[in-house]
Amino acid sequence: MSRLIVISNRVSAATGGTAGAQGGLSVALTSALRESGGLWFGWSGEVTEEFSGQITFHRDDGVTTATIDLEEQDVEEYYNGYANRTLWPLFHYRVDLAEYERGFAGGYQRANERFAETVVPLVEPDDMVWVQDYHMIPLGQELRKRGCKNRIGFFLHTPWPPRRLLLTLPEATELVATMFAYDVIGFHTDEWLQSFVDFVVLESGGAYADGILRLDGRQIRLITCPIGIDSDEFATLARGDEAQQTFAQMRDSANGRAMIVGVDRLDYSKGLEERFLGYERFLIENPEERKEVFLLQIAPPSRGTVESYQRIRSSLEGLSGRINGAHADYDWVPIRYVNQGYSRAVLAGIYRASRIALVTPIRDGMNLVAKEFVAAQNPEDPGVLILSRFAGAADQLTEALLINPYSAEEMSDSIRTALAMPKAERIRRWRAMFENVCAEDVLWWRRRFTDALEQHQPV
Ligand code: ADQ
Repeated sequence: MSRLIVISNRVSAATGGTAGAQGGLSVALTSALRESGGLWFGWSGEVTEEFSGQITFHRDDGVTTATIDLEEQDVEEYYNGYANRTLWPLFHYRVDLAEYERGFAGGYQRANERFAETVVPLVEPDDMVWVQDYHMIPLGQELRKRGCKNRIGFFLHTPWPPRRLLLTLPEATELVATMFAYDVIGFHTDEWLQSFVDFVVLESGGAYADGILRLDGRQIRLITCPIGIDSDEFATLARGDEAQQTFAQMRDSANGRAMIVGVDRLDYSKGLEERFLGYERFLIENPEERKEVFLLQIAPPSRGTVESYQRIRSSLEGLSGRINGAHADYDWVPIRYVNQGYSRAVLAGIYRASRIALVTPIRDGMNLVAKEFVAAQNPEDPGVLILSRFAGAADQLTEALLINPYSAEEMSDSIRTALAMPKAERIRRWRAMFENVCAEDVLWWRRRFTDALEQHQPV
């Protein structure tokens, strides 16, 4: 097996990374790296006065992490700028929030060149390189320019936007052209893959058939490769002591009421305003059920230096305050709005104590919270998942109650349906979803990708 080199914006290997930042992704990548004696390379998260390209190595349990510091200007233009103010909103169909600035595009290119130039001396002839996410789209091409002939794969964790939307980006065609340096490109769903194909066929003159994109004499394999969670670990966690303690606390504090839960990074793509309004509609349309439920929305702030994130945060504070002000009683508050992060065990306990999960992003590459909720349920008395049709997860979790998150009416109806759902139906739906969450877990995901990369015959 070739050695694997994973390159991502941030490095959070389960061994060398920050404690607490150990999501399924880092666990899966760490296990792949351990198997192949691999290397994980990326930004340390630290800022330095002047870029030096100095690498800090950390070695633990068969995995080496290699990180570099970036300059303030790189962080501003590449990370806060092009990645989070240009590509993230555009890739989530929010052209209204996307900022197109040449300075951002230049900084993004420069940072990717810096990553390439630093990592290239570490790459050996038989290594496979796996680049992660929208921060690093041009990295493959920068590696090729520096003589790297290895197999290089790219995986996108976000949606790929429709062609017409992507064309609003001034340098869209050039950016997409940099991706032709990869051997394998992976997406969470067929829809994102197809949008990519549409763009390349119409704008770049590529030809696509049977999973292979042919262009400029090269063959690139495109695969749908939906990410999963570590389902065994999560289900075990949900039965463990810490989760059980949280479960008991939540049941106590619910005082017989049905808890509806939402867990999301505070991000406009997660549809939190729409969710609050849909839930309010349910309260208005169902006065008899009103005090029988409450919504616990957990939303730790993210990307707080970006203005659109400050705006969504204050908008949600206003909205939750207004809804609570309009509907609360002396013995009941409709929304518990919390801005903290919790350990995975506590989250598992909260999921298990919930009758309903509202996972209603307006766009999401996949959405792992939906899968975590399913994995944490009690098989004898599972809760109901209400899931946005516009999350990648909706392609796999087809037994969820699928809704359009823009429709407050659908959100309200689905809450009523979920509350009234007979136990036998809840169990039937949950079983089908749990089967999928276990079968297509995070190890399945990374094997599917690395096998495709290993087997690909570049031309
Ligand atoms: P995210 O947009 O971050 O990921 P998601 O897939 O839901 O979205 O993952 C969020 C993770 O953060 C989950 O594991 C969740 O448990 C955790 N989390 C959220 N709130 C938390 C809290 N309050 N405390 C502790 N943990 C919390 C991006 C894409 C997604 C894609 C993933 C993986 O946007 O579409 O599913 O990458 O590819």
